[in-house]
Parts: sequence; structure tokens; C-alpha cells
Amino acid sequence: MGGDNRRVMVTGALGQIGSELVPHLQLLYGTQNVLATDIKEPSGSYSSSYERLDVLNVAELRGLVKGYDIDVVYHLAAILSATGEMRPDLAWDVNINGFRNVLEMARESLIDKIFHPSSIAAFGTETPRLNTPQDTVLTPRTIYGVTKVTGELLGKYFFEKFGVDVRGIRLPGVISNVAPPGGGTTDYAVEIFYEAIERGSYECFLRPDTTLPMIYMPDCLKAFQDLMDAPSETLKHRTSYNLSSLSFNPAELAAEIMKHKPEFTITYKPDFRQEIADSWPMSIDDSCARAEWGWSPDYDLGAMVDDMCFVLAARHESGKI
Ligand code: NAD
Ligand code: AKB
Repeated sequence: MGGDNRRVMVTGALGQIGSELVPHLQLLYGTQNVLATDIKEPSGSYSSSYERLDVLNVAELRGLVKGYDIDVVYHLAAILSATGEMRPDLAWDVNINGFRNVLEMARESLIDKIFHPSSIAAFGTETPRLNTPQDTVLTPRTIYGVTKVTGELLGKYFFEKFGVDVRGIRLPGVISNVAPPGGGTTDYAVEIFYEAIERGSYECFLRPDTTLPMIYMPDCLKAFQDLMDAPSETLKHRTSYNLSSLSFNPAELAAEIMKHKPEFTITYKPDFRQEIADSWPMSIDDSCARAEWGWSPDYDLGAMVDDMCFVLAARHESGKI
């Protein structure tokens, strides 16, 4: 992924991951070679070329891909798990037809490489929840999960049928401090830090013992880069890599935050997202990602919490949050 003059487009670039992936790609490819797009308009000034794009509009998508001579697409535009349960038609449309439109650009040979994230939401209650294997039962209980399994299969089909180089990871919940998460079930693990810094307390929408797989943003970006840089012939699970980094529950996360803010308190009021979380794995076997493209995370729970608290406390002191 690094160090060449390829031209890269990011869809859904104003979301939680895109907000940090775009600057990361600018460092690798040069600012002039990165085009950020989203259905929303950026608030204030934006540090990259930016175009408004609804991924459901294939004519606009084709126009931008041709106009900017794009080689690689990081396709992040999506509707996440909690919003998806409230708006299932929209989730299906954006997650499936939006991805289908991007795949079509590759089938027309306009682009030659696509990154498309899957999620731990691809798994379901019939999947082993501890050390979830790479090749296992995929019976998701959410429409979001159904779109993720379908996306994995669609990407695989386009690779096998048309030679399109599609790559993807079953991402755990992503923890970050630049843009807020966009309507997921793992969002508590980001909200808790902001509430701890701003208010000193947090009401969690999951039970204290709800263990879920998570990853800190620097490790997430490293995983994207390592997978995209890997030689194509080494990838046997190219659209659906299990990825493990952190696994913890709200009580364990709160205890770690209390090491920085001893006065922090947490209460629990589980809502509809509890059922979603209960259908997802608690920990992941990522041995295929390790073997096929050398995956290895840098952050453990303590290091992630240290960094989140440090960054957000500094921002709070300077009045930026
Ligand atoms: P997000 O919700 O923060 O961002 C998604 C972006 O897509 C938003 O900015 C939204 O405006 C945009 N969007 C929605 N509909 C669109 C449309 N029709 N056209 C163009 N843009 C549209 O999501 P994220 O957390 O940045 O996730 C990015 C990808 O990673 C998604 O595929 C998601 O399923 C996957 N993923 C994320 C996580 C996580 O914890 N953040 C975990 C697993 C997988
Ligand atoms: C969500 O909670 O929907 C996402 C995900 C794990 O896919 N963060």
C-alpha cells in the first residue's frame, strides 16, 4: 500500500475510520493522490481533495473514479449494526448495493484494488464465541451482519470470477479519538472515554460482563496497510480475515480508566444493543491473518487506555472537547 504514486479514493471518509485513514493514506501516497468522499459535507476546512458522493449513485461514482484516475478504493461507506436494526432497508441498500457499485468499477477495469471491511458481526449465536475460528458457522442475527457475510462472499466471487483484487478484515470494535463512532454496538468503548473526561461518569448500554473483541485505531490502520501490502498469492482468506487485538468487558474497561481517573463511576442500563453484543464472539482466533500476512497488534488494554486518556485529557484541557 505504501510509497507509490497510486491514486486512492476513500468512501465514507468522514466516519470514525475514514477520519484517520485519510491522513494515514496521505502520508503513504501523498496528499494530492488521496480523494476523500462521503454522502455528508465536511464541517470546516478539510485537508484532502474532497467530493460529495452517495455510493448508491453509480454514475457519480464512475465519474469520480474516471475524473481522478483512481486505482485503489477503500470502501468504508456503510450503515453499522445498531442503526441497521432500526433501518434495515437502508443498511441492505448502502452495504450491498454500494459495495456492488464499487465492485462494478473494478469489473470495468477502472480500478484494480478494493479494501472492504467485514466485521465480527458476520458471526452469530451458533458460532463458537471463544477463540472464534476463521472458518466457522456464519449465521448473523443482525441485518448488518447479513450484509457483512454477503459482502465477504461477493468480494470472493468477484475475485474468482473477474480477478478483482478485493481484500477485507472482520474488524472488531474500533476504539479511537478523532471522529465518533457511527451507530454501532461497540460504541460504548469510545463514548466511555469522552464521558469519563467530560463528566466523570458513564451509563453503559451493555451489561458489565459483556466481553467483546476490540482494536485500537493505530493497530486498525496497521492491519489495513499490512493486508493491502501483502502479495496477492499469499492470501487464502482474502475478503474475510479474522483479526484479534483486545478483548474486554465494560467493567474491565472502567477499572482500567479508574487507574487514570479514580473518581470515575459507571452504571449499567442495557438496551437493544445487548442482544446484538450477545450474538458476537468474545475472542477471536486470528492465526490465518498472522500466517498469511504477518498480523500482530501493538496495543494491549493498558496501553490503549493510557493513550486514549492522555490524548482526550490534553484536548479537554485545551478546550477542544
Ligand atoms: P461510520 O458510520 O463512522 O462511517 C461511515 C460513513 O459512511 C459515514 O461518514 C456516512 O456518512 C457514510 N455513508 C453512509 N451512507 C453513505 C452513502 N450512501 N454514500 C456515501 N457515504 C455514506 O463507520 P466506520 O466505523 O468508519 O466504519 C467503516 C467501515 O468499517 C464499515 O464498513 C464498517 O462496517 C466497518 N467496521 C467498522 C467497525 C468499527 O468499530 N468502527 C468495526 C467493524 C467493521
Ligand atoms: C458495530 O458495533 O456495529 C461495529 C462493528 C463491530 O462492526 N463497531
